[in-house]
Amino acid sequence: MSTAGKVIKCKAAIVWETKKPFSIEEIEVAPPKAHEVRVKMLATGICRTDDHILSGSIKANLPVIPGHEGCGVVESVGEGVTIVKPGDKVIPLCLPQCGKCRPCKHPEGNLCEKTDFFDIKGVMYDGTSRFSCKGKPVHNFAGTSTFSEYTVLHEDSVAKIDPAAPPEKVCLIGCGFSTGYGAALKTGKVKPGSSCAVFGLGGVGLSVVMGCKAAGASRIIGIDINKNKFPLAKELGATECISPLDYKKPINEVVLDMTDGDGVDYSFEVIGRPDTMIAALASCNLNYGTSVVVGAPPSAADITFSPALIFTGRTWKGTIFGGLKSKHDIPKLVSEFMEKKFVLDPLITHVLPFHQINRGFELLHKGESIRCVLVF
Ligand code: COD
Ligand code: ZN
Ligand code: ZN
Repeated sequence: MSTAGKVIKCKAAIVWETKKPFSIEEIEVAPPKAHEVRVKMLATGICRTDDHILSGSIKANLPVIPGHEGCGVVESVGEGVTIVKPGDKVIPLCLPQCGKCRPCKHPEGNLCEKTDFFDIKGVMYDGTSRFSCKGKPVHNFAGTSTFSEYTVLHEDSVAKIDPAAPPEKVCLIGCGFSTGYGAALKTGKVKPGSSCAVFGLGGVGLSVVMGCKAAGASRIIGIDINKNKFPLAKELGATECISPLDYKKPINEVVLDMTDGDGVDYSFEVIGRPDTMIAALASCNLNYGTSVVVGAPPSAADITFSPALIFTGRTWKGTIFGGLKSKHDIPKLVSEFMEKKFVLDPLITHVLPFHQINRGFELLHKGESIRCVLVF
C-alpha cells in the first residue's frame, strides 16, 4: 500500500537535552510539501559534527534529529519536484546547492545561501518542521536529519546517485570522505610530486591522505597523537607518520627538520584546534606553501598568530565540504567509487543496526572507530 501523501510513523533518534544519550522514539513524518522529497533512509554514518550537537558545542534548537551523512531511497515527492522520483537512490546534502544564489553560481563557491549549518534554524524553508513526536514539533539538522527511518529534504538538498551504489559505504560521500578528499584535490589543489603534511588522522584526515595520494603527492606525512591511526594511514598513502608526543620540540619544527628546513608544499589541519592550525601553517614552506584548515573548532575560539607567518608568501585557506559543489560533485564521486578510483571500506570500522546508535557514539568517544555506519 502506497504511503505517498500520508503521515508515516517510524523510529528516529532524538536529542531532547544536550549531554544525554539519544532517545529512540516513534515519530510522525509529514508528507513532503512542494519542492520537497521524502526519503527512506538505508544507512547513515556518524560524524563528529553530530556529536557536537549532542554535547551542545554546536547550538541547535531542541528537540532535534541529527545525522547528515546518509544514503536512502525516495519514498515520495512533493509538487513540482522533477529531479528525483520514488525509488531513486539518493544522498542527502548537508550543504545544499540551490543553483541560484551567488556562491552556487560562482565557479569556486559552494557555501549555498540555503545552508543551515550556521545560525541553525532546524526547519524547512517555510519555517515549519515535517517531524513531530508526542504531539511536539521536532527540528531537523542541516536540512538532512539522517538519524530517522524517514526524513524530508528540500530538493536543493538531494543528489540522485547510481542505483547500484552500496548505501552502507557511499553514505560517507555525504560528508566525511568528501570533506577530506575535496580539501586535498579541490581546495588545496595538491600537485603531482609535492610534499604534504596531514594533521589528524581520523576519518576526514585519512580522506585528505587519500586525496593527496590521488593528486600524485610524493611525500605524505601523517601526524596524530594516537599511534593506532598510523597503520591505516600508511595503507591509504601516508609515506611516514609521526606523533607530537614523541618530540620535545614543536611538531612544526620536526616537519621542517624532516624536509631539510623547507617545510611541506601543502599542510592540512584536520583536528579542529587553534594550536594545531598554527602548527600546520608553520609547517608549510614560508614562501610558496599552502595550509588548509579543514577542522572547525567546536566553539568559536580565536587564533593568535604572528603576521610573519603569512607575510613571506604562505597561503592560508579554509574549506567547507572540501570545496565541492554538493549536488554536482556527489554523484560524480559515487561513480568514481563504483569505478574503484578510491576505496571507502578501510574508513568503515564498525557497522551497527540503527537502534544501537548510542553504542556508535560510545565508539566515537573512545576513539575506537574511524567511521561507524548505522544501517536501517
Ligand atoms: N595533535 C595531533 N592529532 C590530534 C590532536 C593533536 N593535538 N588532537 C587530536 N588529534 C587526532 C585524534 O587522535 C584523531 O585521530 C584526529 O585528530 C581527529 O579525528 P576524529 O576521528 O576525531 O574526527 P574526524 O576525522 O571525523 O573529523 C575531524 C574534523 C576536525 C574534520 C571535524 O570534527 C570537523 O571539524 N568538521 C567540520 C568541517 C566540515 O567541513 N564539516 C562539514 C560537515 S560536518
Ligand atoms: Zn559531517
Ligand atoms: Zn545556493
